[in-house]
Amino acid sequence: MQNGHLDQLDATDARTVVLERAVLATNDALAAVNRQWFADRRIVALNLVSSPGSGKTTLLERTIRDLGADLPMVVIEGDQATENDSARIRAAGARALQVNTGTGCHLEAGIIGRALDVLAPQADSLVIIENVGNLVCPALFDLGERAKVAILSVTEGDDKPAKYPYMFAVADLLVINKIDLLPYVDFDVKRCIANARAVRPGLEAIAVSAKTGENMDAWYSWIRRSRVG
Ligand SMILES: Nc1nc2c(ncn2[C@@H]2O[C@H](COP(=O)(O)OP(=O)(O)OP(=O)(O)O)[C@@H](O)[C@H]2O)c(=O)[nH]1
Ligand SMILES: [Mg+2]
Repeated sequence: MQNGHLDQLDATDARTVVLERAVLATNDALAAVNRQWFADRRIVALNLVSSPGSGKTTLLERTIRDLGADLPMVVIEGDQATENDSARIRAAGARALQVNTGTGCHLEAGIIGRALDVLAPQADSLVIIENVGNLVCPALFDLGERAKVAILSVTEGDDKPAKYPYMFAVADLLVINKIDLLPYVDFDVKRCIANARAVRPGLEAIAVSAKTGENMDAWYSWIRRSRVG
């Protein structure tokens, strides 16, 4: 079945569509509760989305080490399994809560609400949500965040914004990571940004290496601006 051909649905497909709409409506209502909760405390929440291994946790580890002393932040880690990432975040110096989604492929707003009850972030702080590594499903689920940050590493190919357009269409920032590897891969940064802007006109883009620290200041400036906006 092609997208948009709802008239070709059989009864089972139609029930699936109705159920999906109900799930998303429930999620949107809980996301609105989270958004108000953040606003009441002047907390900025960022939702980091990407395919597995783009370097989300590495980016956060360096961010915590570089900014953590001035900017209080807590991290909600979403993974299907293991406590690996929350352990890395704590070792970098921030409080973290690990959420294991099991067979689930994304975080939902209700889960974030319960994680906030546990973490109790302070007013005027930053809450960073590292979503489950997946370029598809997390695009559909609003968590109540101020911004979605899509991270794409140069080993993944500069065509990914064209092939997975829904994620980049809802992103507020594109971070291209692992630029230290550019000499070894066929990845055109300008073409990648053009592909992303074809689905999200005007999308802001920053190219960094979370490993070497190259251009991380641009990411830090964006974080500071997001707290004012
Ligand atoms: N060369 C290079 N490697 C990087 C960079 N950032 C991350 N890596 C490596 O990429 C691998 C994956 O990094 P992670 O930070 O675990 O990626 P992730 O997006 O958090 O992964 P998931 O949580 O599993 O989706 C690790 O081996 C990192 O050391 C970078 O800027 N340059
Ligand atoms: Mg990670």
